[in-house]
Parts: sequence; structure tokens; C-alpha cells
Amino acid sequence: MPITSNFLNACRRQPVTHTPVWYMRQAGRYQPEYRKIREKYSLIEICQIPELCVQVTKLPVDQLGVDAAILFSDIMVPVGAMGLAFEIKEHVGPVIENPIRTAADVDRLRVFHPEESLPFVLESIQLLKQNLNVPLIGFSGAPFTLASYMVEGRPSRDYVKTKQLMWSAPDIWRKLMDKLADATIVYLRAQVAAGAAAVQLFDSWVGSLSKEDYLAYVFPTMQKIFGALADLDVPMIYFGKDTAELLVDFTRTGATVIGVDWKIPLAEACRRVGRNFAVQGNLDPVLLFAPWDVIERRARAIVEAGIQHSGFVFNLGHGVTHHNPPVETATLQRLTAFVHEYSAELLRAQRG
Ligand code: 1CP
Repeated sequence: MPITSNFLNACRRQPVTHTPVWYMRQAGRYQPEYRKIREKYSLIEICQIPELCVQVTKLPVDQLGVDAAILFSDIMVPVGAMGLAFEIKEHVGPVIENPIRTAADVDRLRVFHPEESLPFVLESIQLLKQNLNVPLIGFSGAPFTLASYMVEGRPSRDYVKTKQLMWSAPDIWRKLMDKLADATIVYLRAQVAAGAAAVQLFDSWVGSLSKEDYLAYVFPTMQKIFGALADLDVPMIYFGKDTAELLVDFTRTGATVIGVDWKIPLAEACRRVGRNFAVQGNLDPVLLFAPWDVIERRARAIVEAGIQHSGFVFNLGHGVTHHNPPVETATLQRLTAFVHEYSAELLRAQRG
């Protein structure tokens, strides 16, 4: 890793020479090389075989010129280590055979030891640390988003079973959130000890909650997690989709970088988040299918707004979409180069 990193500097609200860029799901199905590896190996096998994990994690760094790598894994990997069997089903996503419904189900979940249960994750991180010239982001699913799969048993549109459990059995819910918080804390601490330079909590589906429910049923858990990680002194990114109305609450969790989806103008997101937190986002991932002049216009506006904020990381508003025909690698390459060049130009002008 270089001594100074624009990505880490931006997260810490320190000066940068250009706006750093990385993309959620920058490794995945849109890449022909990834699809080729997936012909032979399942997603989980790629996560479990360090040499493959390293290869897949590095691929977008080498191809796109992004300023950070994100460990190739899935938010479900630690769920398996907690004792809940799952499968990633083609065209569906994570599916759990015996979803969590009762207090006994929650009691059976194990807060695992990452060194014992997920040694391959830590080995991959150690190898990546030696092989990358950009910082590595470690990650975990956040408790609400993990619980949504654990309770529903599969991807869901409206999270009826999850919310029912939350409202009708708050004691069970609190126990579940608490266990997931403990597991997340040990998992992320182990990732940082192994070499992750920053961490991101993916709370992809928490935006399905009202503000009232977020504050009552999720917020204390997030405060617990970020509070327990603060001494690690690494940037802690908190991302959720459809969370414009929760951004102010996110700043009170202890996270240091706030991830923003594309539905809110970036300038407004920065205003809500305030100057004490870095911001990450927020190009609509579907724009990657638009003509280049449209992409450039939108990216330009995001860079102009982001540069006004102290601490800005360019990203999409959610992961690179799986679609056929896929997003072209060349589009992401061109976007990365554009953000780098245009932001460097603006920063030079700003410095006079
Ligand atoms: O088999 C495959 O190749 C299927 C697609 C796929 C991929 C590429 C899945 C199944 N997981 C992953 C890798 C992955 N998942 C990464 C690493 C890649 C990177 O970012 O470069 C990460 C960070 C995740 C995290 C993840 N998994 C999230 C949070 C981020 C997000 O997109 O919101 C979630 C919600 C999952 C669950 C999941 N895993 C896979 C799918 C298709 C899904 C989503 C299903 C749903 O809609 O609920």
C-alpha cells in the first residue's frame, strides 16, 4: 500500500490530489474473467480459496484503476459461521433452509471465532495486503440486513416476517441484533488485524424501515458496533440504500464515512451529513448503461458537489448491477479516469 492514499485521506477528510474512486460490487458478473472463473467454482468456493479470492479481488483494481480494493466475499459468509446453513441460489440470491423464527433459533446462533471458523477470509486479506498497491476495504453485512435474510430465508421485497418479529417479539429481536453485533465486531476486528485498512458495513435494506423503527430497533446496535471498533482507528463506512431520511441518524452511530444512494442529490446529502463526516457515493448504477455523454454529465455534477465537502469518495449509489448484456469494463474504466482527471483539475484550481 502506498504511504499516502487518496482513498484513506478522503475518508479521514485530509487533502487529496484527486477524488478517490471505487465501486460497490466492482468484482462480479459484469467481468468476462469473473464469469469464466464462475464456470468452474461457486461464489462460496471463490470466497474460500484464498488464491482465487485474491485474483478476483485484484482484477477490478488492475482493470479499472480504482483507488481501493474490496475483499471478495459475501455478507452471508459469517452467517454460515454462526451455524445457519445457506445457499446462494442462481437468479435468486441467499437462501436459508431453516430461517430464524424463535428465541431458541437465536440461542443456537454462535458468535464464532474468525480465526477458527473463517481462516480463509483472514488468509486472503493477508495475501492481498502483500499483493495490492491500494488499500483493502474489509466488510460485513450490518445486523438488520443480515437479519432480513436470516428471518425471511431469502431475498424479500417488503420484509414482512422480519418486521413482524421486530414488532411482535422485541426481546427475541434484541437478542438477535445483539448476537449479530457481537459477531460483526469480532469479524471486523479480525479483518483489520489481518490487514484491512478500512471497513464498510453494508446495511443495504435498512432503508425499508421508518425513521421511528430504525431508531428503536437498529440504531443502538449500530452504535454498539461502531463504538466497539473505534479504537482500531480505520475509516468506518456505513452504507444503506433508500436511507436519505436516515443520513443524520447515521452520523450519530459512530461511523466516520457515510455512504449515500443515488436518490438524493449529493450536495443535499453532504448538507445533511455535515462537515465532520466524509461522504461516499452516489451515481445511479443503472446510469452505466446510458450513453457516455449522459454518464459524464451526471458524474461531473457529483464530483463538483463532492469536492465542496471535506472528505469525498466517488462510488455508485449501490452495487454494479447484474444485467444482460452486462456493464462494460470500458465504461467503468472511462468513468474512473474521468473522475480522477476532472477532480484533479478542480482541486488545482481551488488551490490557485
Ligand atoms: O454467484 C454470483 O456470482 C452471484 C452474485 C454475487 C456476487 C458477485 C453474490 C450473491 N455475492 C457477490 C459478491 C459480493 N457480495 C461482494 C463482493 C464484491 C464487490 O463488492 O466487489 C459484496 C461486497 C457482497 C455483499 C452483499 N451480498 C450485499 C451487500 C451489498 C449490496 O449489494 O447491497 C448483499 C445484500 C448480498 C447478498 C447477495 N449475495 C448475492 C446476491 C445476488 C445478493 C443479493 C440478493 C438480494 O437481492 O437480496
